[in-house]
Amino acid sequence: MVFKNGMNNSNSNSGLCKLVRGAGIWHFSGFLRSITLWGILLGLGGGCAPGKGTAPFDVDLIPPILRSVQVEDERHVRLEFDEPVMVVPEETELAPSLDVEGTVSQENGVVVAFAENQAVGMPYVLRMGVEDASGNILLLLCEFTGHNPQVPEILINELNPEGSGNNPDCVELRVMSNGNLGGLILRVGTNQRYDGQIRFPALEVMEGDYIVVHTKAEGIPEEVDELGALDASGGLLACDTARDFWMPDSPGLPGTNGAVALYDREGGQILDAVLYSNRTTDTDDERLGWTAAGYDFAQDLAEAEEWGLGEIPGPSDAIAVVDSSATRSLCRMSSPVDTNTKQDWHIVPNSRLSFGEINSDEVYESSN
Ligand SMILES: [Ca+2]
Ligand SMILES: [Ca+2]
Ligand SMILES: [Ca+2]
Repeated sequence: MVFKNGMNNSNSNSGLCKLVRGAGIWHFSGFLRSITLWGILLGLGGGCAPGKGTAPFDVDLIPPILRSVQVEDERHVRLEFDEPVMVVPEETELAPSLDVEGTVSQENGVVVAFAENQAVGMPYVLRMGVEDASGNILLLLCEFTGHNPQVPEILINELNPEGSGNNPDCVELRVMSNGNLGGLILRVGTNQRYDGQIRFPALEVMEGDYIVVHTKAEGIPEEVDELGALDASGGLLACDTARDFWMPDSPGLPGTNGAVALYDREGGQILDAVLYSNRTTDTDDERLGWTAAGYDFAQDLAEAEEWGLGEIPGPSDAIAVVDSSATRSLCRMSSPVDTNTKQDWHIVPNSRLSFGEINSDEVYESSN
Protein backbone atom coordinates (compact mmCIF):
# COMPACT_ATOMS: atom_id res chain seq x y z
CA MET A 1 0.00 0.00 0.00
CA VAL A 2 1.31 3.40 -0.95
CA PHE A 3 0.35 6.46 1.03
CA LYS A 4 1.34 9.56 -0.83
CA ASN A 5 1.74 13.02 0.56
CA GLY A 6 -0.70 15.15 -1.39
CA MET A 7 0.24 18.69 -2.26
CA ASN A 8 -2.53 20.85 -3.67
CA ASN A 9 -3.24 18.45 -6.48
CA SER A 10 -0.25 19.71 -8.38
CA ASN A 11 3.08 18.09 -8.86
CA SER A 12 4.27 17.47 -5.37
CA ASN A 13 7.70 17.93 -3.95
CA SER A 14 8.02 14.20 -3.99
CA GLY A 15 11.67 14.29 -4.83
CA LEU A 16 14.43 14.43 -2.30
CA CYS A 17 15.11 17.87 -0.89
CA LYS A 18 18.60 18.75 0.26
CA LEU A 19 19.23 21.72 2.47
CA VAL A 20 22.63 23.34 2.53
CA ARG A 21 23.84 25.82 5.07
CA GLY A 22 27.30 26.48 6.31
CA ALA A 23 29.40 23.35 6.22
CA GLY A 24 26.54 20.98 7.01
CA ILE A 25 24.51 19.03 4.48
CA TRP A 26 21.34 17.22 5.52
CA HIS A 27 18.92 15.16 3.51
CA PHE A 28 15.20 15.67 3.77
CA SER A 29 12.04 14.46 2.14
CA GLY A 30 9.83 17.24 3.36
CA PHE A 31 9.36 20.54 5.06
CA LEU A 32 8.33 19.29 8.47
CA ARG A 33 11.52 17.35 8.94
CA SER A 34 13.57 20.35 7.87
CA ILE A 35 11.92 22.44 10.55
CA THR A 36 12.51 19.69 13.09
CA LEU A 37 16.18 19.50 12.28
CA TRP A 38 16.62 23.26 12.54
CA GLY A 39 14.85 23.06 15.87
CA ILE A 40 17.30 20.42 17.03
CA LEU A 41 20.26 22.44 15.86
CA LEU A 42 19.06 25.53 17.66
CA GLY A 43 18.25 23.53 20.77
CA LEU A 44 21.74 22.08 20.85
CA GLY A 45 23.21 25.53 20.65
CA GLY A 46 25.53 24.41 17.94
CA GLY A 47 27.77 26.73 16.03
CA CYS A 48 25.32 26.70 13.14
CA ALA A 49 22.75 28.79 15.05
CA PRO A 50 23.39 32.39 14.16
CA GLY A 51 22.10 34.88 16.67
CA LYS A 52 22.04 32.52 19.63
CA GLY A 53 22.47 34.46 22.82
CA THR A 54 22.64 37.67 20.88
CA ALA A 55 19.11 38.88 20.23
CA PRO A 56 17.32 39.78 18.03
CA PHE A 57 15.78 36.42 17.19
CA ASP A 58 13.79 37.63 14.21
CA VAL A 59 16.57 36.54 11.89
CA ASP A 60 15.24 34.43 9.00
CA LEU A 61 16.91 31.06 9.40
CA ILE A 62 14.46 29.09 7.31
CA PRO A 63 15.26 28.29 3.68
CA PRO A 64 12.55 28.67 1.05
CA ILE A 65 9.92 25.92 0.98
CA LEU A 66 8.78 24.44 -2.31
CA ARG A 67 4.97 24.56 -2.54
CA SER A 68 4.22 23.22 -6.02
CA VAL A 69 5.57 22.39 -9.45
CA GLN A 70 3.44 23.05 -12.52
CA VAL A 71 4.22 22.24 -16.14
CA GLU A 72 2.96 25.31 -18.05
CA ASP A 73 3.70 24.08 -21.58
CA GLU A 74 6.34 22.11 -23.50
CA ARG A 75 9.00 24.77 -22.80
CA HIS A 76 8.17 26.06 -19.31
CA VAL A 77 7.86 24.73 -15.75
CA ARG A 78 6.83 26.93 -12.82
CA LEU A 79 7.90 26.33 -9.21
CA GLU A 80 6.10 28.08 -6.37
CA PHE A 81 7.78 28.78 -3.01
CA ASP A 82 6.60 30.27 0.27
CA GLU A 83 8.67 33.43 -0.25
CA PRO A 84 10.46 35.31 -3.04
CA VAL A 85 13.59 33.52 -4.22
CA MET A 86 16.57 34.00 -6.50
CA VAL A 87 17.92 31.09 -8.51
CA VAL A 88 21.46 29.87 -7.89
CA PRO A 89 22.30 29.51 -11.58
CA GLU A 90 25.04 26.91 -11.50
CA GLU A 91 22.82 24.39 -9.70
CA THR A 92 20.13 24.00 -12.39
CA GLU A 93 20.29 20.63 -14.14
CA LEU A 94 17.88 18.02 -15.50
CA ALA A 95 17.83 14.25 -15.80
CA PRO A 96 17.31 13.14 -18.47
CA SER A 97 19.14 16.08 -19.98
CA LEU A 98 17.14 19.10 -21.19
CA ASP A 99 18.82 22.38 -22.12
CA VAL A 100 17.80 25.28 -19.88
CA GLU A 101 17.44 28.61 -21.67
CA GLY A 102 17.03 30.63 -18.50
CA THR A 103 15.05 31.21 -15.32
CA VAL A 104 12.82 34.11 -14.32
CA SER A 105 11.81 34.91 -10.74
CA GLN A 106 8.24 36.20 -10.41
CA GLU A 107 6.99 37.02 -6.90
CA ASN A 108 7.16 33.68 -5.04
CA GLY A 109 7.65 31.70 -8.22
CA VAL A 110 10.39 30.73 -10.61
CA VAL A 111 9.75 29.88 -14.25
CA VAL A 112 12.33 27.60 -15.84
CA ALA A 113 12.46 28.02 -19.62
CA PHE A 114 13.89 25.23 -21.76
CA ALA A 115 15.70 25.61 -25.07
CA GLU A 116 14.00 22.47 -26.41
CA ASN A 117 10.64 20.77 -26.01
CA GLN A 118 10.10 18.33 -23.16
CA ALA A 119 9.54 14.77 -24.38
CA VAL A 120 5.84 13.89 -24.09
CA GLY A 121 5.15 12.01 -20.88
CA MET A 122 8.82 11.76 -19.92
CA PRO A 123 9.47 11.70 -16.16
CA TYR A 124 12.09 14.40 -15.51
CA VAL A 125 13.98 15.26 -12.35
CA LEU A 126 14.97 18.92 -11.96
CA ARG A 127 17.87 19.84 -9.70
CA MET A 128 17.90 23.45 -8.65
CA GLY A 129 19.14 25.85 -6.00
CA VAL A 130 17.21 28.87 -4.74
CA GLU A 131 18.11 31.51 -2.19
CA ASP A 132 15.90 33.80 -0.13
CA ALA A 133 16.57 37.44 0.77
CA SER A 134 18.46 36.38 3.92
CA GLY A 135 20.78 34.07 2.04
CA ASN A 136 19.16 30.79 3.10
CA ILE A 137 19.65 28.30 0.30
CA LEU A 138 17.46 25.37 -0.65
CA LEU A 139 18.90 22.77 -3.00
CA LEU A 140 16.04 20.68 -4.32
CA LEU A 141 15.21 17.77 -6.57
CA CYS A 142 11.69 17.71 -7.96
CA GLU A 143 9.89 15.52 -10.46
CA PHE A 144 7.63 16.58 -13.30
CA THR A 145 6.17 14.92 -16.36
CA GLY A 146 6.95 16.15 -19.88
CA HIS A 147 4.05 18.15 -21.30
CA ASN A 148 1.46 16.14 -23.23
CA PRO A 149 -0.52 18.52 -25.47
CA GLN A 150 -2.75 15.71 -26.76
CA VAL A 151 -4.34 13.99 -23.77
CA PRO A 152 -7.13 11.85 -25.26
CA GLU A 153 -10.64 11.47 -23.92
CA ILE A 154 -10.51 8.04 -22.36
CA LEU A 155 -12.74 5.97 -20.08
CA ILE A 156 -12.29 3.10 -17.69
CA ASN A 157 -14.61 0.68 -19.48
CA GLU A 158 -14.44 -2.76 -17.84
CA LEU A 159 -12.89 -4.44 -14.80
CA ASN A 160 -13.14 -7.73 -12.90
CA PRO A 161 -12.18 -7.13 -9.26
CA GLU A 162 -13.06 -10.74 -8.40
CA GLY A 163 -10.54 -12.22 -10.83
CA SER A 164 -9.31 -15.79 -10.66
CA GLY A 165 -6.19 -17.73 -11.58
CA ASN A 166 -7.25 -18.15 -15.22
CA ASN A 167 -9.03 -14.79 -15.49
CA PRO A 168 -6.89 -12.46 -13.41
CA ASP A 169 -7.86 -8.90 -12.47
CA CYS A 170 -7.77 -6.52 -15.45
CA VAL A 171 -8.86 -2.97 -16.27
CA GLU A 172 -9.92 -2.07 -19.79
CA LEU A 173 -9.64 1.49 -21.07
CA ARG A 174 -11.53 2.70 -24.13
CA VAL A 175 -10.10 5.63 -26.08
CA MET A 176 -12.85 8.12 -26.98
CA SER A 177 -10.77 10.62 -28.99
CA ASN A 178 -7.39 10.64 -30.73
CA GLY A 179 -4.44 11.61 -28.58
CA ASN A 180 -1.27 10.52 -26.84
CA LEU A 181 -1.02 8.36 -23.71
CA GLY A 182 2.32 9.88 -22.63
CA GLY A 183 2.41 10.49 -18.88
CA LEU A 184 -1.12 9.26 -18.10
CA ILE A 185 -1.26 7.32 -14.83
CA LEU A 186 -3.71 4.54 -13.92
CA ARG A 187 -3.90 3.85 -10.19
CA VAL A 188 -5.46 0.95 -8.28
CA GLY A 189 -7.05 3.30 -5.77
CA THR A 190 -6.89 7.08 -5.91
CA ASN A 191 -4.21 9.73 -5.52
CA GLN A 192 -4.25 9.66 -1.73
CA ARG A 193 -4.13 5.88 -1.37
CA TYR A 194 -3.28 3.26 -3.95
CA ASP A 195 -1.89 -0.24 -4.19
CA GLY A 196 -0.17 0.10 -7.54
CA GLN A 197 0.01 2.15 -10.70
CA ILE A 198 1.18 2.26 -14.28
CA ARG A 199 2.53 5.34 -16.03
CA PHE A 200 1.99 5.12 -19.77
CA PRO A 201 4.76 5.90 -22.26
CA ALA A 202 4.32 8.33 -25.14
CA LEU A 203 2.09 6.48 -27.60
CA GLU A 204 -0.37 7.75 -30.20
CA VAL A 205 -3.86 6.28 -29.75
CA MET A 206 -6.99 6.55 -31.86
CA GLU A 207 -10.66 6.84 -31.03
CA GLY A 208 -12.02 3.33 -30.57
CA ASP A 209 -8.74 1.80 -29.37
CA TYR A 210 -8.85 -0.55 -26.41
CA ILE A 211 -6.10 -0.80 -23.80
CA VAL A 212 -6.00 -3.69 -21.33
CA VAL A 213 -4.05 -3.13 -18.14
CA HIS A 214 -3.30 -6.44 -16.46
CA THR A 215 -3.04 -5.76 -12.74
CA LYS A 216 -2.17 -9.34 -11.78
CA ALA A 217 0.66 -10.40 -14.06
CA GLU A 218 2.27 -13.81 -13.64
CA GLY A 219 5.69 -12.35 -14.33
CA ILE A 220 6.36 -14.53 -17.38
CA PRO A 221 8.48 -13.27 -20.32
CA GLU A 222 5.50 -13.32 -22.71
CA GLU A 223 3.90 -10.46 -20.78
CA VAL A 224 5.17 -7.37 -22.61
CA ASP A 225 3.85 -3.82 -22.86
CA GLU A 226 2.70 -3.25 -26.43
CA LEU A 227 4.22 -0.09 -27.85
CA GLY A 228 4.16 -1.53 -31.37
CA ALA A 229 2.38 -4.63 -32.64
CA LEU A 230 -0.94 -5.37 -30.92
CA ASP A 231 -0.20 -9.11 -30.85
CA ALA A 232 3.25 -8.84 -29.27
CA SER A 233 2.14 -9.90 -25.79
CA GLY A 234 1.19 -13.31 -24.57
CA GLY A 235 -0.06 -14.07 -21.08
CA LEU A 236 -3.50 -14.60 -19.58
CA LEU A 237 -6.28 -12.42 -21.09
CA ALA A 238 -3.86 -10.77 -23.54
CA CYS A 239 -5.81 -9.60 -26.59
CA ASP A 240 -4.38 -9.55 -30.12
CA THR A 241 -6.56 -6.61 -31.20
CA ALA A 242 -5.90 -4.35 -28.19
CA ARG A 243 -2.87 -2.86 -26.47
CA ASP A 244 -1.83 -4.89 -23.46
CA PHE A 245 0.06 -3.35 -20.55
CA TRP A 246 1.21 -5.06 -17.38
CA MET A 247 1.05 -3.16 -14.11
CA PRO A 248 4.32 -3.30 -12.17
CA ASP A 249 4.31 -5.34 -8.95
CA SER A 250 1.02 -7.13 -9.79
CA PRO A 251 -1.12 -5.52 -7.08
CA GLY A 252 -4.43 -6.93 -8.40
CA LEU A 253 -7.68 -5.10 -7.65
CA PRO A 254 -9.37 -4.95 -4.24
CA GLY A 255 -12.08 -7.61 -4.40
CA THR A 256 -14.91 -5.84 -2.67
CA ASN A 257 -14.32 -2.17 -1.79
CA GLY A 258 -12.10 -0.45 -4.28
CA ALA A 259 -11.51 2.27 -6.80
CA VAL A 260 -9.57 2.69 -10.01
CA ALA A 261 -8.61 6.14 -11.23
CA LEU A 262 -6.94 7.51 -14.35
CA TYR A 263 -4.99 10.81 -14.24
CA ASP A 264 -3.61 12.92 -17.07
CA ARG A 265 -0.18 13.05 -15.39
CA GLU A 266 1.53 12.89 -12.01
CA GLY A 267 -0.11 15.58 -9.91
CA GLY A 268 -2.57 16.36 -12.69
CA GLN A 269 -6.28 16.14 -13.32
CA ILE A 270 -8.44 13.05 -13.02
CA LEU A 271 -9.72 11.75 -16.38
CA ASP A 272 -12.03 8.99 -15.13
CA ALA A 273 -12.63 6.77 -12.13
CA VAL A 274 -14.77 3.92 -10.85
CA LEU A 275 -15.83 3.11 -7.30
CA TYR A 276 -17.26 -0.25 -6.24
CA SER A 277 -18.42 -1.96 -3.06
CA ASN A 278 -20.18 -4.98 -1.59
CA ARG A 279 -21.61 -2.90 1.26
CA THR A 280 -24.61 -0.63 1.77
CA THR A 281 -24.57 2.93 3.06
CA ASP A 282 -24.87 3.38 6.82
CA THR A 283 -25.56 7.03 7.61
CA ASP A 284 -25.00 6.42 11.35
CA ASP A 285 -21.42 5.44 10.68
CA GLU A 286 -18.84 8.21 10.42
CA ARG A 287 -17.42 6.38 7.39
CA LEU A 288 -20.90 5.89 5.88
CA GLY A 289 -20.42 2.11 6.16
CA TRP A 290 -17.23 2.02 4.11
CA THR A 291 -14.05 0.17 4.98
CA ALA A 292 -11.22 2.53 5.94
CA ALA A 293 -9.73 2.26 2.45
CA GLY A 294 -13.11 2.55 0.73
CA TYR A 295 -13.87 5.75 2.62
CA ASP A 296 -10.54 7.24 1.55
CA PHE A 297 -11.36 6.44 -2.08
CA ALA A 298 -14.87 7.89 -1.75
CA GLN A 299 -13.57 11.10 -0.18
CA ASP A 300 -10.86 11.51 -2.78
CA LEU A 301 -13.23 11.00 -5.71
CA ALA A 302 -15.82 13.36 -4.22
CA GLU A 303 -13.17 16.03 -3.82
CA ALA A 304 -12.13 15.56 -7.44
CA GLU A 305 -15.83 15.82 -8.41
CA GLU A 306 -15.45 12.49 -10.19
CA TRP A 307 -18.04 10.48 -8.22
CA GLY A 308 -20.75 11.37 -5.73
CA LEU A 309 -22.43 14.40 -7.31
CA GLY A 310 -21.12 16.85 -4.74
CA GLU A 311 -21.24 14.66 -1.63
CA ILE A 312 -19.06 11.84 -0.37
CA PRO A 313 -20.62 8.74 -1.91
CA GLY A 314 -21.67 5.92 0.41
CA PRO A 315 -21.19 2.28 -0.56
CA SER A 316 -24.73 2.19 -1.98
CA ASP A 317 -23.68 4.93 -4.44
CA ALA A 318 -20.84 2.75 -5.74
CA ILE A 319 -21.12 -0.07 -8.29
CA ALA A 320 -22.47 -3.14 -6.49
CA VAL A 321 -19.79 -5.76 -6.96
CA VAL A 322 -21.47 -8.62 -5.09
CA ASP A 323 -22.73 -10.51 -8.19
CA SER A 324 -19.52 -10.12 -10.16
CA SER A 325 -17.01 -12.91 -10.68
CA ALA A 326 -13.85 -13.56 -12.64
CA THR A 327 -15.87 -13.79 -15.89
CA ARG A 328 -18.84 -11.63 -14.83
CA SER A 329 -17.02 -8.33 -15.16
CA LEU A 330 -18.21 -4.79 -14.39
CA CYS A 331 -18.89 -3.10 -17.73
CA ARG A 332 -20.04 0.16 -19.20
CA MET A 333 -22.49 -0.15 -22.10
CA SER A 334 -21.23 -0.98 -25.61
CA SER A 335 -21.72 2.73 -26.40
CA PRO A 336 -20.35 4.05 -23.11
CA VAL A 337 -21.78 7.02 -21.27
CA ASP A 338 -20.10 8.66 -18.30
CA THR A 339 -22.27 10.31 -15.66
CA ASN A 340 -19.86 9.50 -12.79
CA THR A 341 -22.48 7.27 -11.17
CA LYS A 342 -23.16 3.55 -10.86
CA GLN A 343 -25.94 3.96 -13.45
CA ASP A 344 -23.28 3.76 -16.17
CA TRP A 345 -22.35 0.22 -15.15
CA HIS A 346 -23.73 -3.32 -15.23
CA ILE A 347 -22.50 -6.84 -14.53
CA VAL A 348 -22.40 -9.10 -17.59
CA PRO A 349 -23.48 -12.79 -17.55
CA ASN A 350 -21.03 -15.65 -17.06
CA SER A 351 -18.10 -15.69 -19.50
CA ARG A 352 -19.16 -12.43 -21.17
CA LEU A 353 -16.06 -10.58 -20.05
CA SER A 354 -14.53 -8.82 -23.07
CA PHE A 355 -11.13 -7.37 -22.25
CA GLY A 356 -9.81 -5.65 -25.36
CA GLU A 357 -13.14 -5.82 -27.19
CA ILE A 358 -16.53 -4.09 -27.22
CA ASN A 359 -18.56 -4.66 -24.07
CA SER A 360 -21.65 -6.84 -23.88
CA ASP A 361 -24.88 -5.03 -23.01
CA GLU A 362 -26.34 -8.20 -21.50
CA VAL A 363 -26.97 -8.01 -17.77
CA TYR A 364 -26.39 -10.82 -15.29
CA GLU A 365 -29.63 -11.98 -13.66
CA SER A 366 -29.07 -13.11 -10.10
CA SER A 367 -30.95 -16.29 -9.19
CA ASN A 368 -31.76 -14.83 -5.77
CA1 LIG B 1 -2.41 -7.15 -27.46
CA1 LIG C 1 -16.08 9.45 -15.12
CA1 LIG D 1 -14.56 -4.86 -23.05
